[in-house]
Amino acid sequence: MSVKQDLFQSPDYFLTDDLLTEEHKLIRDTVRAYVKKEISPIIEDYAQRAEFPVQIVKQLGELGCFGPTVPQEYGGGGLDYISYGLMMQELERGDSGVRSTASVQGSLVMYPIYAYGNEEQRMRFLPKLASGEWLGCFGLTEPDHGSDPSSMLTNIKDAGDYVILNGSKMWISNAPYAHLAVVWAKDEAGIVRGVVVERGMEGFSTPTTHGKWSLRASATGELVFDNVKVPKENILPNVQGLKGPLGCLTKARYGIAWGVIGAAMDCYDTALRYSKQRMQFDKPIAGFQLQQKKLAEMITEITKAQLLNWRLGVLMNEGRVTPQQVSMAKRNSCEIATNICRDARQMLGGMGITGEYPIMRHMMNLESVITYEGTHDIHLLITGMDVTGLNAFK
Ligand code: TGC
Ligand code: FAD
Repeated sequence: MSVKQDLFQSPDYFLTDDLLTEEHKLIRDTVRAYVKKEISPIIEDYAQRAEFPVQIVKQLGELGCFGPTVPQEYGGGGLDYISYGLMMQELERGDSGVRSTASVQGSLVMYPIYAYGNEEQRMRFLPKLASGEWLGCFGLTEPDHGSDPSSMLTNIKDAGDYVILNGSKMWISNAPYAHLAVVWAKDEAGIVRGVVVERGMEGFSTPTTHGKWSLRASATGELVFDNVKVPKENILPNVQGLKGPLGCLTKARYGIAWGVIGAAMDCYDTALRYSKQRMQFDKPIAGFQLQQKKLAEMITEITKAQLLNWRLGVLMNEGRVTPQQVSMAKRNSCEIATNICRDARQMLGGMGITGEYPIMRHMMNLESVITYEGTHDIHLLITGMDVTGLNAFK
């Protein structure tokens, strides 16, 4: 058994398939088949080389994984949020970096252009982003301002027909390959504004971040703005303040809540199959109580998270979800997925640390996922504030 022969069988202990429509299942199965065919055979090698498989951008566009909830008139899929969640689950089952590419493009680049942009901006950018002709990135985090984006220093100054953009962003997924960046910067009144910065604008560069032990198959970089002249028609007119970027993060965090359960399912499935085949002391290790405890706890947590995600999707579809509910789900999913990967790795013994199996790669990836889109601590504090009414951030 090796990751290059993808034998994945999806665990569904509480028959959650019954909660899905035929369309949901078709979408899920289509993305699953894509991952088996195009991602699993290659992803380990790309991760080992720390290289972004750039061909997936076109493939994900063709598959409809970019902006699935954006209306079809702009090139999106016009689908519901459960479809979106299932796509993210299946992509992250392949690799968190692949899901990251899709999350950023759909939730952090297309969503703000759709929700905060004008009609001209929507028509100019969205169809090319949806098809994968263009790749986008999202610049919020700065070298000195991560969890607290309200203190950002990146700024725009009015200069007639355009604004002058200065500052820098750090840890930006997709940046080295991006055709455009949705960047959050303060105007002269200190109000956060969204601007679309296009590759080729003078003074704009995207140096690659090297040396990551996590998300190695995802391209990460900086965004550097040195007196970049950005035409005023590239400013997103319909939002002001931090609620602009945070509104995008609610969509992306929702996708992560589903996505990391895909990684957890892959680790559980791998550990289950391996432990039934691996003989020690003349019996399969799956027959030992200590290994069964791990498997039983993994499937219990996966099942609880599948149900939580489905319910979250229903609330998203009905427009009743709160950002705090999304935070709880993102945090819970990341925590259990991280624990499951760790236990699964131990169940494979020495083989667990090799690239023959996907577990170590998932485990390392999840160290980024538990940190980005709001750290584990930040999501806990969001829940804490929601239930107590008291702010423990500051
Ligand atoms: P605060 O005063 O609480 O909020 C400012 C305004 O924003 C509103 N708001 C939200 N709106 C929509 N969705 C949310 N999730 C929202 N959270 C807050 C809020 O109502 C307020 O609106 P208004 O109208 O009153 O102005 O802001 P704060 O400065 O106290 O910060 C709160 C805090 C710490 C929770 C927030 O800043 C935070 O979430 N920090 C974490 C930063 C973060 O998540 N960064 C992610 C960077 S992007 C990324 O990691 C992409 S990785 C992608 C990938 O590869 O997949
Ligand atoms: P810090 O904010 O410095 O936090 C350090 C530690 O302090 C954490 O443990 C944190 O929980 C804790 N802490 C902070 N504040 C508090 C508090 N009030 N109370 C208690 N503890 C606290 N950003 C983007 O804008 N776009 C992207 O595409 C993007 N992609 C990323 C890709 C990768 C691979 C990574 C690793 C990050 C990416 N990020 C991106 C950045 C990411 O969102 C930030 O790393 C994250 O928000 C945390 O910020 P920080 O790293 O500056 O940590």
